[in-house]
Amino acid sequence: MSLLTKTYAERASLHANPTAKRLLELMDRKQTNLSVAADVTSKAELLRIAEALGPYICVFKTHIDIVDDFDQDLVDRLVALAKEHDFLIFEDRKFADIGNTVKHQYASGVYHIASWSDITNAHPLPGEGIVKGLKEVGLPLGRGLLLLAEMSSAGSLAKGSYTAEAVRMARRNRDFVFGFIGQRRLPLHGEGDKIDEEGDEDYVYMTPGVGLEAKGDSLGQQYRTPRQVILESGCDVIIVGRGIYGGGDIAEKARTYREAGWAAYLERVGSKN
Ligand code: S5P
Repeated sequence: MSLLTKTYAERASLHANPTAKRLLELMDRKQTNLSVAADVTSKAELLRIAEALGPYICVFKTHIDIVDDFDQDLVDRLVALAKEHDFLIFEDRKFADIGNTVKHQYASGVYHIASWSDITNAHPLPGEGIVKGLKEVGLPLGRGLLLLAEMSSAGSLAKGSYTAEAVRMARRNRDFVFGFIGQRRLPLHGEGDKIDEEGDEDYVYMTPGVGLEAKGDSLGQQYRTPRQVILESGCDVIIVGRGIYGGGDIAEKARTYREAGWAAYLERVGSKN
């Protein structure tokens, strides 16, 4: 059976990484493939969004370094909200340095990302050492990594052979890398790659650049609809930022995106849920 028509729950057992399993199981249980990108600069606002949207999301995505009044209490409260509302935390750190440096950036410094963030992500740009360095820190904690195989912004250089190499890097590190940030489900079999006869080598695709109203912004962001992302491009999680927190009733907006994302998923799997 094609991975595209498997349910999230069916795909959970295909993953060795504990964060991947938890994510797919919770998406199924909560019936949501919505992740909110809370790009706000105050602790109170970040917590307000997490509290209000917790019931509707599978993943709460942060850029913790933009919060002016960051402190350990913010992290403690986010983790408590994640438990209460059953969602995972994804610090969108986009690591991009050599293995030895990212190891410290992930474990130490002001933010101690690995201690509270279930998921983080990295650019494959520096080569496989970046994955190995992050893995040394993250794997013992049961964390999972996404590689940025493509980006949503206009003129992105992450395409062609760069994207294909990102897939190969993930395939060699499946214990830790459980998926991609990308715009579409990617072919696994570049030339010379081992063919996966079982057809059960699964990756989770989390996709930003999602909006029901705007088509983009003035800085190169490009939006597609939940249906385009989940049904037409075969991705798994829609990441929505300003489309939700950019004005109006954020809970109402989150419900709208959640419904659109889930309807597209049900259509894809043939309404087995
Ligand atoms: O290619 C990408 C990758 C990411 S992680 N394009 C993106 O926009 N993102 C992130 O998704 C970006 O950092 C931001 O946090 C979010 C999109 O926010 P929005 O307000 O445009 O929906």
